[in-house]
Amino acid sequence: ASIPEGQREAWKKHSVQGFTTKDQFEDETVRHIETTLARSLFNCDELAAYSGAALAFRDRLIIEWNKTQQRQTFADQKRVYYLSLEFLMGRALDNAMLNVGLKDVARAGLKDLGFRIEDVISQEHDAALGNGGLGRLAACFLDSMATLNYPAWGYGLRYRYGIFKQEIVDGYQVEVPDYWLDFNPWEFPRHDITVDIQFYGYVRKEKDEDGKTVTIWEGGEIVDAVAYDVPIPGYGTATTNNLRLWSSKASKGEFDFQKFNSGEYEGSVGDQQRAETISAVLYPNDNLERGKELRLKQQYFWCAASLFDIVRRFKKTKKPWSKFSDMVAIQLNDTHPTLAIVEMQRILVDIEGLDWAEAWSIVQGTFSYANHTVMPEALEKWSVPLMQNLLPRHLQIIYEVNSQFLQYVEKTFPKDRDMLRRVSIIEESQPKMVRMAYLATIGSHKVNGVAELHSDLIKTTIFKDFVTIYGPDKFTNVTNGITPRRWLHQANPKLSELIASKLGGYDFLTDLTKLNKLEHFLDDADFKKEWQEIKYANKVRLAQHIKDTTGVSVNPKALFDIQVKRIHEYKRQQLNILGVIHRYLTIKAMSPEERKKLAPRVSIFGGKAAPGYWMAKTVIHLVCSVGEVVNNDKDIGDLLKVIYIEDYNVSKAEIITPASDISEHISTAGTEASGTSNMKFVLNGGLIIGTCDGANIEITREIGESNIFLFGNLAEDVEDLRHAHTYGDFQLDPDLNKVFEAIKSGRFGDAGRFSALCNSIIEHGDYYLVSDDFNSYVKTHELVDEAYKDQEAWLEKCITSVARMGFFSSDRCIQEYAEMIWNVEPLPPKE
Ligand code: T68
Repeated sequence: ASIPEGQREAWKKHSVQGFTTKDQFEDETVRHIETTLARSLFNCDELAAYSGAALAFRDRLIIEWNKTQQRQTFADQKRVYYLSLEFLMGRALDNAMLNVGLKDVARAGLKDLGFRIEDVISQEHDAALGNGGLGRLAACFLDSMATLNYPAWGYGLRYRYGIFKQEIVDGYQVEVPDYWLDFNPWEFPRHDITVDIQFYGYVRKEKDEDGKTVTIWEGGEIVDAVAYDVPIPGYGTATTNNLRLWSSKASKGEFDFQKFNSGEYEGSVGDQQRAETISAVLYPNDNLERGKELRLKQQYFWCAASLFDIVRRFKKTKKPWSKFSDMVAIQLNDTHPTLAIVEMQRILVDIEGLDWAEAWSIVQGTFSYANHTVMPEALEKWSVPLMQNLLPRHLQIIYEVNSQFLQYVEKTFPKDRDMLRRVSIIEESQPKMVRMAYLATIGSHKVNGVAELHSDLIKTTIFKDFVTIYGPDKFTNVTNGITPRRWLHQANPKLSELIASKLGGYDFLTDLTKLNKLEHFLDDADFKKEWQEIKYANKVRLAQHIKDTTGVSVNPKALFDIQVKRIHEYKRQQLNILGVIHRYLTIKAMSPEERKKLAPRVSIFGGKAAPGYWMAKTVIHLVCSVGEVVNNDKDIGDLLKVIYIEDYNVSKAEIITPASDISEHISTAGTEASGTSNMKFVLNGGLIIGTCDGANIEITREIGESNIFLFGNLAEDVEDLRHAHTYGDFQLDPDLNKVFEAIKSGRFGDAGRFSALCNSIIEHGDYYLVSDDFNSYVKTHELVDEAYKDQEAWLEKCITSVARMGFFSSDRCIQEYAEMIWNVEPLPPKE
């Protein structure tokens, strides 16, 4: 529906221009406050100021969004689609201001209007459509793809409730729903872009006019997918990409008007609500799959809507199907979108009439899959009966894919009969299960892990047989990264400014390897002093947040030791808190002289436990209970404080990350695929204590062994150690035993509450090897204490580390995906 030539001049004349000056920003902000929001200068609080400023920036973004989409449509080149069930975006206003380069303009404008920019920014509700690392990775990737001018869209679900809000009540986690859509200026509903999604029903075959057998899936229930678009501005570029989120709604065709008209009003509204349930809530488990039908419905709903959209866009180019994978790359963020592979095959064969083999080779050429875990409980499997009922045609296609794959394997490896059972997409259990990681691997041209160790591990464990079948080249590594825009420039503006003053500008934000020049300033006393003052100011800011939210005063001169991430046994917050108890007992036994030599510490924890994860909730309770005792022990004073920061999320991470002296990344070796907060802390001038796991290994390689505190057993030894536990060939660490004795004595409250936690280590095999690593962990913390006493040397370690972190930009990571996996080129804006 384009405007005829004759009228286009008028359009061009009236076409909206984005503001660039302070005056224009104020015009736009006040106009939105007075008209869009119907408020006035007599009725304008910080929330209204935020809303007005956000709407002003949104207008600007959408102007560039429109131009970018025009450009991408006309450019005859490949696009990439990033499918992720999670996008953990955090706040958008600060990011938009910085990316379009108008934060100073906004600061001055808001000041004129009577507001402090920080107060305005902090009004925004986080967009928290994710659990943890996997969802935040997707958000960093969107930022990098736009910044590097890739024609790239994200596709996800528009959950009405994001990850729950965590409250700590009497030392226990309580979950509160996160209703975040009250006012969301960052999304554009596209009611004209609606896709019918089918569930259930049956499959039949019939002959078409040419006598060809066609498969028809019908008789099911239809739900509408409605598109909501979120603009993604690149940093320092006009490119503004799109994140399209789908929301579920009762289909107009389906909605039971019969019932409605015959007076069964409640019944018909009930149907409506059932449809809306699909996109209602984000599942709050990280690294765990529970096989719930609604989750499978979410997955198919989102995959089918996205595929329909992608295919529709391709068909507009009028190119033949053989060109599809030259124009489209689809990246799967873990196995959650694997049904997209099956849906694509269904579209090509059942709807477009391609023959099976041709269709399948298009599918394989299009898709690639990133794996984020090797832990068995996190690998997705769906029950065959469940899938048969919900998606009967898709199950048939999966069986056909499997049958052809197994025939090939049988022919190629006739001697290994057991291989067929091992690699089959269908696990012959009771009930049978569909192994999604295998399906994703078979349907993709590339599979990658997210850090070197992890990518090696997947080749020797879960995908070992697939390496034999396809050869090693199908499997590759792309080490994760983080966006320096949010995680340095936005979270730590003063440090970013100091770095820019030394490097002669902000180029390092788009080429992070430029940080290496910082090593030239290691003898610059003024620079080092400023660096230290910035760290101190960041610690003061966090101390204030802790005071405001917990009531506990912490000394910002103390060593801040931070572990913030989802609570999980494999991440071993239990090791940390048991180490803290050991420290407490040690201090209690010290003479006043010995105490004088000790660096005061603040042990800071934060993170959410999945609501059904009992052990994780117990860990939170133990941390809070220890805090209660230690923080109120007058004899200890500033020497030790233990803090639990409630409701850890992206915007809290922006305050916490710049304030660490040391942070903890202490997973059992071989369990944390990569980790990304490790990168964030080091980039902000904090050191880390960590195991030889995930990206810690590559961080060590980049920054140097003397700048990191590594401890604990290696991944290659984990199996033997576990074996020793199982066969009783194991002695509990004696220091750890003393810690358990203290807990059992009731020193931290009712010991019964912690018995399952203690016994998982003492009696039940210590699966995560807490006892095996305890001594090494405690000793390494002693080294941290020692090192911290030499502030000069410590500072040098910090600056050197930051200088060497260039590799961990998500820009590097996206370039690797683009070149090695997607085969897409950037499309920079003209000018
Ligand atoms: C994380 N995975 C990895 N999963 O644990 C982390 N899982 O090592 C890695 O750095 C990060 O991914 C990025 O690659 C997750 O965060 C989940 O959140 C998740 C969600 C649903 C189901 C399973």
